Amino acid sequence: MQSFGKGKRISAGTFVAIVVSIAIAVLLLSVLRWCWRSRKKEETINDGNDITNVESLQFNFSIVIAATNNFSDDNKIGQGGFGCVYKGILSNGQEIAVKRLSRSSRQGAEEFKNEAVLVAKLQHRNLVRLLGFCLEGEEKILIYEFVPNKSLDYLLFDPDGSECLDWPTRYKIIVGIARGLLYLHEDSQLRIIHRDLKASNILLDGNMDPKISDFGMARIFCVDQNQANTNRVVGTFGYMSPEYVMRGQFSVKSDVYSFGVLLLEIITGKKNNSFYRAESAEYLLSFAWRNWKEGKALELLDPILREFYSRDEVMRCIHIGLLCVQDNVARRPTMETVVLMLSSYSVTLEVPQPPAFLGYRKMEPKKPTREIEEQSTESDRSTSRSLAGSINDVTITELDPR
Ligand SMILES: *[C@@H]1O[C@H](CO)[C@@H](O)[C@H](O)[C@H]1NC(C)=O
Ligand SMILES: *[C@@H]1O[C@H](CO)[C@@H](O)[C@H](O)[C@H]1NC(C)=O
Ligand SMILES: *[C@@H]1O[C@H](CO)[C@@H](O)[C@H](O)[C@H]1NC(C)=O
Ligand SMILES: CC(=O)N[C@H]1CO[C@H](CO)[C@@H](O)[C@@H]1O
Repeated sequence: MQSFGKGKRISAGTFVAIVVSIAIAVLLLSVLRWCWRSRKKEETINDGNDITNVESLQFNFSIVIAATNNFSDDNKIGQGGFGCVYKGILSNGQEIAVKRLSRSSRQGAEEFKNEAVLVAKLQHRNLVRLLGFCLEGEEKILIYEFVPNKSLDYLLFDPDGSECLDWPTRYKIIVGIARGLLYLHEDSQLRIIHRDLKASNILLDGNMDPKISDFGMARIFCVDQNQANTNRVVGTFGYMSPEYVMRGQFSVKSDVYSFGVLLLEIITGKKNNSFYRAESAEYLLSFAWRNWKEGKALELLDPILREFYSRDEVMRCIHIGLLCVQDNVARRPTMETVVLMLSSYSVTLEVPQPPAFLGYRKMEPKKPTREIEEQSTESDRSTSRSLAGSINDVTITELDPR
């Protein structure tokens, strides 16, 4: 009797244990599967429902006029070299950002459409999404998703703004930019070199997730090749790699350089794009390099962060930043390697070589600083064509036909 009862109790216990472990196993499996799926989804967003036809992307001009209050100054949210940007609200309540390209673009309507359709296909959570375009007479307009928070420079270089950029947020922003750039370089069907990556081209959404803007502009905003200044460099001083500034050569590695500068800016909270003007021009990179060499890398960190940061993450980011701004183009990592280095601590990092600031000021830029800061956009057609083609580490396109 007693032993029977005991046996029954044991088997009941075993039974419960089995049921519980099966339940746990099933739960674990479904969680794993869900993770795998959402990851997969993230990698191949919208591959299934291809929205490539021109009609679905073309907005009626009257809709754009209505959304932006006829491009009223009140709706204006930015002004770049490519034209003004307006905030708009569609009749269904959706917020949009409307970029009205300046008229100096002589690109034909068909070509503009084709390029816009191609760029609209680039979809990644860390890229500002192009929703469509509008053509009306001379007007060429691009319509983007509206990203609620301001651009990164606004927060980073403003004492009040940088308060809301704690270390986890900054780290998330760094990783997000790296992923977005990797997608442009490697994962999208078009291989795009951004050419003007900088803090003001990083927009932040409501979750403070970064979204890269202004990519693909070399394709969309094509200027007549017969215009005088086809050798002007597109980009912003301070972020442009030396080989790009001096010789007009660009490759994915010039984007990597800009990423390195941006990364160091995010860590230090210091802007420095005054490479040619100020006496202290080489400030950011030499400051970073000097402190790194002296084993005081943590001094780079924005003092506003005080003690609230992960030492390992900060050190690794600084290390990666220095690898990206190395003078030797071949030694700079690809974005694929950068993303890998950020996500896995088992990847050992090389010792960085000096960055590209040395001897920088001895040479003259080929055009006055101001022109380039205004994001001059002239580039020739064949150049932007070759962007789409065989870009890899070694392909370097000569911009300067002189
Ligand atoms: C654009 O809107 C106007 C006015 O509402 C309309 O007459 C025209 O047919 C529309 N064009 C297209 C292409 O939908
Ligand atoms: C929009 O503004 C332009 C000039 O600023 C004007 O010519 C045009 O009539 C306006 N359109 C509408 C629909 O108000
Ligand atoms: C940015 O987003 C955060 C989080 O949603 C929010 O608290 C903050 O007010 C936003 N900042 C701006 C400038 O919109
Ligand atoms: C815009 C900006 O922050 N520029 C800085 C560049 O570096 C010098 C060096 O000390 C700083 O004084 C500037 O403020």
